[in-house]
Amino acid sequence: MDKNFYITTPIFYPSAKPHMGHAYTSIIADVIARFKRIDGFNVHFLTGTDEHGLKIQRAAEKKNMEPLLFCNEISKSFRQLAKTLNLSNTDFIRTTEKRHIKSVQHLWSLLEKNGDIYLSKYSGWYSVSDEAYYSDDEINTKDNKKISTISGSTVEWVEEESFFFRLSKWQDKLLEYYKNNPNFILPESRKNEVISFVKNGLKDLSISRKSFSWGIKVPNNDKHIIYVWLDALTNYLSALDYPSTESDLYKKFWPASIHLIGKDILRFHAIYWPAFLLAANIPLPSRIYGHGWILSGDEKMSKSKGNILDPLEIIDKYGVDPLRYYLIKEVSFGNDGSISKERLENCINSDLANNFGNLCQRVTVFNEKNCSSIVPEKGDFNKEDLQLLDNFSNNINIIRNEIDKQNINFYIEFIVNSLFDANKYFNDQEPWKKKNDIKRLNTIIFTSLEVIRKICIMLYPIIPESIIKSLKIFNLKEMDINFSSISNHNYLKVKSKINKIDILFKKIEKVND
Ligand code: ME8
Repeated sequence: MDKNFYITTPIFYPSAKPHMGHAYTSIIADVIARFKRIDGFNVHFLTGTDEHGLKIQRAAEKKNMEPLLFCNEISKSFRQLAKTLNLSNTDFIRTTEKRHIKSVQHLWSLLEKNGDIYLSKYSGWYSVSDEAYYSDDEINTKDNKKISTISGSTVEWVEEESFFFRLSKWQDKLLEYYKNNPNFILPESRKNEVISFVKNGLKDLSISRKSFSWGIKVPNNDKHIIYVWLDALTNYLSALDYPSTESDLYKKFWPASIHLIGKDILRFHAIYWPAFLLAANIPLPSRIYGHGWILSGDEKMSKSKGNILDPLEIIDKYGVDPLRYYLIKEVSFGNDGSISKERLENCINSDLANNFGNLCQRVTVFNEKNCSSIVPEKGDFNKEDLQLLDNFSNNINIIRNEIDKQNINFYIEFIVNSLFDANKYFNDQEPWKKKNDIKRLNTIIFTSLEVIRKICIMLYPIIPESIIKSLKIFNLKEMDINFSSISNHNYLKVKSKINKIDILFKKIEKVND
């Protein structure tokens, strides 16, 4: 059976340059993509930019630019961020591309043909910042301004002719779907929020706008443009050559394995998107995961609040792998979390430089001095050796299952513990005191090298660039990294060369105030 895995990030608004929140989702998606890839899956990993709608039109107007030229520029900085973060994405989609426009118009026609679209008039509240409609009971007044109680963003009154999608018709089908597919929305708490929202009753959804022009035209009615969320969500299909459902990409990768998103856009992904797909008779994705927010103080970090942290500045100062490691380890996945330079520096000093970097240095330097820089001929493994080595084979299936539930916290905890165990083993075994028992000394070094190799496999999805450097110890390459070899305790060939490597992570000097 083909093992195919399709993971997506949201497509981001290029209304301003990317910030740490965008970097966060992208890094988590990359960690999962790389994990699946070294577990033997064909992975399709999609990210991109969401370029239509009033929000973008107004942002372009502010700069006195044509929307497309404006998007061309900012979309580039998202593409560049993907490179800087070392994402292994296999595609980058822009909603202004032809392949996407064709796909959205096809989906619209299908919904229309199936009787799910009708023409009427919308009057109600709209948030340009969220590109979302809100009902009266979701509106408050603050400083004489109307704001959404859901997102805190300002709303404006809209009254215009609009096409509607019969969302109300799908309410029971959606509830049935959530019930029959209990892991469709994760984490659990978010699923419950969605279910109670749907149970409260769904109103039909306005899916076209007439009062501005920056968007995809409704087929056969060029006075209306398609609601930007119907446009944007369809990107997940457009990237697989939809509407050509016979294409290789579509056949291999649809339905998507996971749409990874922030909790801010859960309603769109967990209610509207599955309803559109049900109405169009297209299979639903397997998982919608809504992670927490990166906060700035107590607030969500966001462009509109102007409280953003630039990932490029952090990467410039500390490097990309430390940022990746930090976000995985220190932000409890699923919950909100904040960025602290102090905790980032602690991660670098204690986890990366000490527990990982130092272990590689100590073992390879010892190997050079005592085993002539080759993998030594070992004796039998004793209980301690096996306990350390078996830990990986005993846990790999558990970790696979946890990753399939996006339990990133379990995965990083396993790694942190393995690093602790490996260092403890080397200290407790005291190979420097075994110079009279070369067989035992060799076995300790062999075990330590083998454990470093296993830890490298485990860490690769999180800090890929550093792991590729570490693998030079064994003359291994990126393509040699796979989970299928993690249970093999005799992977390293006796007498093959062991190399010393440069320092992987420089410790950060802490200046006391
Ligand atoms: O909503 N913490 O785009 P967007 C964590 N174009 N993640 C954050 C974050 C934060 N403070 N801020 C943003 C859109 N994100 C639409 C999506 S998808 C079909 C269309 C991340 O630029 C998180 O993934 O506002 C969030 O859901 C997404 O960026 C919103 O990005």
